[in-house]
Amino acid sequence: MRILVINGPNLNLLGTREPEIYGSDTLEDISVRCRQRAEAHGHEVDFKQSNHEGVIVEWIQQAIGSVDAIVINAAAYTHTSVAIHDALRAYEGYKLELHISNPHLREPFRHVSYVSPAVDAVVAGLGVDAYVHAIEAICSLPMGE
Ligand code: CA2
Repeated sequence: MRILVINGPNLNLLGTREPEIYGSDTLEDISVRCRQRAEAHGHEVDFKQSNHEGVIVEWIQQAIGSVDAIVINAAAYTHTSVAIHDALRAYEGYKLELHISNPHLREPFRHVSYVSPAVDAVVAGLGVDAYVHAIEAICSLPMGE
């Protein structure tokens, strides 16, 4: 099984700023943990980050027919992007929305997600461990066994 993990804008700064919200692990640390966990189940993780909405849309389109599951932390685009919503709707595989923090405990503008109505599952508020939990959950789905 191929799992694509997509990270949106500013997540490349993880581990360098705002550790009280996002923890001290870098995105590279998280990607290593995700890859190791997937490989333990015989699966493969492609872990990506972009600050550009159109790039993320293209990654989702390229995943159609070639990737079994997408984990997406669209970061700020979660709250603004109809384009990412539409691309996710077009992708027929399993989709999981992930947030490190719980956006519902934060500013009101973070309470709306354009991603949530287009995915199968949402994980929020578990910190960066959520990435590994998401990989584990996907590997435990019937299609991952
Ligand atoms: O909690 C999450 O994972 C978020 O998707 C993170 C986004 C935020 O806009 C969402 O509302 C919730 C922000 C990601 C920015 O990441 C940074 C990491 C370190 C330092 C600064 C920003």
